Amino acid sequence: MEIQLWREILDPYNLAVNELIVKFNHIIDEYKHVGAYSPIEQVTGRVKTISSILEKSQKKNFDLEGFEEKIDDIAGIRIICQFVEDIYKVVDIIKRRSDMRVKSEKDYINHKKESGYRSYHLAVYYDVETLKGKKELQVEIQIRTLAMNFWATIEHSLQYKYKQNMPEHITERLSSAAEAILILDREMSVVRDEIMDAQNSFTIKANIVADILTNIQNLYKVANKQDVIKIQDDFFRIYQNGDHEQLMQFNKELDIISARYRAQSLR
Ligand code: 0O2
Repeated sequence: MEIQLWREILDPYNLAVNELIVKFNHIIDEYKHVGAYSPIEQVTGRVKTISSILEKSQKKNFDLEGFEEKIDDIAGIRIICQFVEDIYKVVDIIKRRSDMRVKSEKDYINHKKESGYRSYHLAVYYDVETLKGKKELQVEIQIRTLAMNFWATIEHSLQYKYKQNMPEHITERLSSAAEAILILDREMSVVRDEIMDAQNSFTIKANIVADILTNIQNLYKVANKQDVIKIQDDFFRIYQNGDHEQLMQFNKELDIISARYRAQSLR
């Protein structure tokens, strides 16, 4: 196969990965904008390298003709969550979307692999638009916790280093590390509500502060400068007190003042 052809085949997969990263990041933003906890923590993606495609065709013993049908994960998206519960929430979100159709799923969380690997895999169909028209592609979405990702990343590197000859003592270490990760995820799930509360109030506070500062900036353009400086000083004082309720009240009052100035400027 010519190098030019590789690029032609893989380009749409690059587009799919880029689009999906934008879409999943947008989900994070949507949650943040309403001050809610996002089940998605991070999103990454990659298109399989040519060398990795060659390696897989060798390993699985198939020829390269029509390799797109034979390799499920030419396009790969990885979604990282904080808690195991979030993984299933993300799976639901994906299943409800109209721009992805689930082809198959593998639950390596309830059924971990012999290696100790845990993750939730979805193979989805996703359409991209190219100069030649619509193309339906397969994308593999791996969903896992931060802890599972830590383990899988290390194990993947060791697999790469040792190929089929991983020393026994390292396999044992990895296996006990996988157990520790399982316990860590369980422990974290127990305190999930507390952590989510703390993160929610952090996001809400950040949103209020951003609103207040936008209001102050806008007022500075139209109101008496001394008055606005006084408003800003009041804001710093309330902010230092660290009282959420007071901050929200201050923001409401500022909204009213801003609305009054807007109405005046329309007269
Ligand atoms: P890479 O380098 O990540 O792309 P298949 O996809 O058919 O070869 P299988 O087992 O039927 O293999 O599919 P599965 O289980 O869904 O695995 C697909 C991907 O999951 C792998 O892709 C890995 O990324 C990941 N994975 C599966 N098992 C393990 C494991 O034991 N350890 C780690 N670290 N990752 C795993 P590739 O193509 O193998 O690798």
